[in-house]
Amino acid sequence: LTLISDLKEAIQQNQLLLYIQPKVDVSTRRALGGEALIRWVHPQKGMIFPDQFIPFAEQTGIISDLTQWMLRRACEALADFKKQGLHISLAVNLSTRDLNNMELPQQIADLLAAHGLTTKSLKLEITEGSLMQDPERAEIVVRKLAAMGLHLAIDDFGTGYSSLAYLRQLPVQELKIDRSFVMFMDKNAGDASIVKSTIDLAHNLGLIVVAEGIENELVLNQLAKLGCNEGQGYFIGKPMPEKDFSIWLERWQ
Ligand code: G
Ligand code: G
Ligand code: MN
Ligand code: NA
Repeated sequence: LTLISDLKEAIQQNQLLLYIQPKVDVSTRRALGGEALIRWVHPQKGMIFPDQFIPFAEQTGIISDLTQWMLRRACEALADFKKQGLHISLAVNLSTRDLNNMELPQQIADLLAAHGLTTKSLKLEITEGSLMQDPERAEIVVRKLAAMGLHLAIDDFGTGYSSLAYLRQLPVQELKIDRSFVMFMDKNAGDASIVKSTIDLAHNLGLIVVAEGIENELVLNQLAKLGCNEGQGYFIGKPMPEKDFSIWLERWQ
């Protein structure tokens, strides 16, 4: 397989794109920002989605370069938005290796400073799985990031195996409910009660709750009734290039 050299080339030759999926306040529907998602436009194969190369990048260690690329692009976009007077945040996904990289907090501090940004504008999403690989090491990195004032979210919540006891002691501010529980909650009572319980649990722990996979207005209204704080999904907006996201921001509401 040539994917490794292809990926290295992808970084050098600007084949990677920043896509942004909008995130809104569930009760007011106000736009809050978005999640940064990577896309790879391969010269022969066309658009490649992260599911097809992130796991591989993780195995080979190239993920560190991809994360650096993404953090830089997200900071550039945030600096652009700030120039336009838009005070919104972007969330970047971290993977297992990133959470074992003791240099990451300093690298992020340098990037924020270089782009004139405060830690308030950048959020970081971590999965239960990425924490559990080497929990002690990950916890050190997570604590450093939190001490810098960065907002941390547990992504895909409900699909992993981490214990609540472990999550409870981590300095995270947000739980993102996995879209598999949200997508059909208007039709499936079991899903709806999982979502309700997760929202209550998160609030009891003092956490903000974000629902992913909102595909219709019924689900958005249901989530508002349950007190869910924030949401994202195809009903609100699909992942889109930065320019389209600016247009989305103008048109939303
Ligand atoms: O963009 P899409 O909806 O296809 O994303 C699929 C998965 O890939 C999601 O789980 C998302 O968290 C992950 N992903 C997307 N962009 C990045 C990235 O820049 N870094 C990491 N580590 N994961 C990403
Ligand atoms: O980080 P995470 O795994 O949550 O990445 C979000 C992924 O979910 C992206 O691949 C994105 O394309 C996908 N996604 C976002 N919103 C929706 C939605 O409303 N429905 C479905 N089916 N997928 C979604
Ligand atoms: Mn995510
Ligand atoms: Na998710």
